[in-house]
Amino acid sequence: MTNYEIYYFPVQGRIESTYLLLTDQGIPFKKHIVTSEIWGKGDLKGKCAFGQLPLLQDGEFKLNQSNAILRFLGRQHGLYGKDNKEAALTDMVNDGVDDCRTKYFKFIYSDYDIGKQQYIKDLPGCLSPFEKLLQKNRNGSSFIVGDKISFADYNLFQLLQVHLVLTPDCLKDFPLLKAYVSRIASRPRIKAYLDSDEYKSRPINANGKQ
Ligand code: 6SG
Repeated sequence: MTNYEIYYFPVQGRIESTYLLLTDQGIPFKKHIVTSEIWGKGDLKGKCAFGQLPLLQDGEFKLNQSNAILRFLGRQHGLYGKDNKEAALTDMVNDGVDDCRTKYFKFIYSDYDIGKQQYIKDLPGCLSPFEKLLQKNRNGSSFIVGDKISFADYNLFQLLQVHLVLTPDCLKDFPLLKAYVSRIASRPRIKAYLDSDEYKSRPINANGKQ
């Protein structure tokens, strides 16, 4: 029996893909929303390996680093491919997602006002590898690796979701990604979650930019 508790700020940030994974898989978890006031007290920060959130706790077990959390849940819940090669490809995709996410955060938190046009111009270069990976896997009719959902799907889906908010036509040249996003968004538990006030009321980023 899992006893997951997740600590993060009142934003989607780096934790939303984990929320999507747990929600879609029907795995219960307690969400601790950490305001800047609580965070500023410093005691929670002191419990985090790198002084940062997210933090996942499972009883006495504590884990930081958003990608380590995704991989841990992937291993624990059969969301890491059917064999070692698929696991390696899942890692490859997730690392690619994280490269894009890091660029996105730099843009949101540092370059939003001056760099928006350039960021949007460069975006197809970030997204086209995922279109090609989909195309090579069952011609995009399934998930990003193999024929079963993995932790990398939740991370890729959430990355695409935030970019659809930033620039709604960002998938106009990527039909497989567009269909992939629709398929995942229509999974019953994800659909219900995306329709919820809890999801809709939380900003994507801490500086209110999106
Ligand atoms: C911020 O850096 O949300 N975690 C963040 N910031 C607070 O003291 N490689 C790892 C990973 O993948 C990176 C973790 C990441 O898990 S993420 C963190 O802990 C610190 O460093 C972006 C995000 N920001 C929301 C926020 C945090 C600090 C400022 C804005 C909430 C609002 C004000 C304070 C707390 Fe706030």
